[in-house]
Amino acid sequence: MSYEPVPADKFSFGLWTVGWQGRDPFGDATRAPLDPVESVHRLSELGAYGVTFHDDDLIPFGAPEGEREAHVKRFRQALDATGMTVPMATTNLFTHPVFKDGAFTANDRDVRRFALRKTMRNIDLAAGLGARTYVAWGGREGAESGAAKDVRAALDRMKEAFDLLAQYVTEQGYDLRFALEPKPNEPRGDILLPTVGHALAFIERLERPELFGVNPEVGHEQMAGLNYPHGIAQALWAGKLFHLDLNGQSGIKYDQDLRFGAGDLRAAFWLVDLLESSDYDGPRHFDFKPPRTEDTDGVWASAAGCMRNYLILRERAAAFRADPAVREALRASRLDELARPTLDPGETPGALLADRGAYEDFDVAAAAGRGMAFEHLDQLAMDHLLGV
Ligand SMILES: [Mn+2]
Repeated sequence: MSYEPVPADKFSFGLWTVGWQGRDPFGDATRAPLDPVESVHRLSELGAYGVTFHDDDLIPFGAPEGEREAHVKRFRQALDATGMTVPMATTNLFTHPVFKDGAFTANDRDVRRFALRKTMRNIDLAAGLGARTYVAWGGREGAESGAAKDVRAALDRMKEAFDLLAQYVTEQGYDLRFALEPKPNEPRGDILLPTVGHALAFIERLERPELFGVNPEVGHEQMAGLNYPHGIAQALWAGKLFHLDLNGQSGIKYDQDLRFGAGDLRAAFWLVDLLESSDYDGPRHFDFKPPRTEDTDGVWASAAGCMRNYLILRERAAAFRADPAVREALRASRLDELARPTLDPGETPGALLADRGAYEDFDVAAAAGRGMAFEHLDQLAMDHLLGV
């Protein structure tokens, strides 16, 4: 195996990932700005098929109309020259100080109206560039103290915003769906819709829930101590996995945005195993940050590593599933039995009550004594992951 990515692998990168200059809360930028046009060319050469962007990644905040058109024109030319696509776009509603108390849920009404206009403007651009998914990460939608945010009122405003945006997309006839991106904290002390589960529940309260899914990020779920593959599995189960952000995270700490495969490698293995056996056919999108220790060569090495690790894990997961010893171990652990409904077709509560084998004659001690054989199964997975 060469692990050389090709466009059919559907790898995509945010312009803000390779373009991150390494500015963090404690230190200045360590790298020069990167021209989005160069990023498109370099990512294409590395084997990616798509790029994604926040409005401000492409067009500096507040740029006059003429300047805006020039930025978009250069970007379009780079896409045309390389055949790269724009599968997703999103809005920066967190960098400018005007968004210090949030955007769609800012206490200031005029800030909320400005945020909606900024988003609608970039939705027009995204649709024009062929994007099918519009991500919404509410990084500043939250609070550091209790009375500062009436959470129920803020959720009303959040719903109002997404209902309006869904109405706009529908009226414009855009083939565009929204993917909400949960995160528990950072930059706010606590952020609204902190996990995949919160976002899935919120979506069902919207006027057009069919236009909304989730965009779960590896590190964001792991920052909350959660099992990312489990969150992805529930999103798939709900038909709501519209997009995802792949990166690496080592436990409950600040948002590390390591390259995919760095961080929790076992979770990465189970994620790829899950994704590749699912009907998800969207982008494998990387939202990572090349560490600020890296120069520009290190940036491209980091980006290439994201894709290489995905391809290695894809190969290892396929080998795991194809191994006859694994199939036998799965049977021994009775995964086939889990897939079988607990009740017979048409079985009623009364019929279950009448089944003495289910209760009165059930051998509880024998059932309690049965081993599940999970350790053998998991060791087979470890052997495949480690290439043994
Ligand atoms: Mn992150």
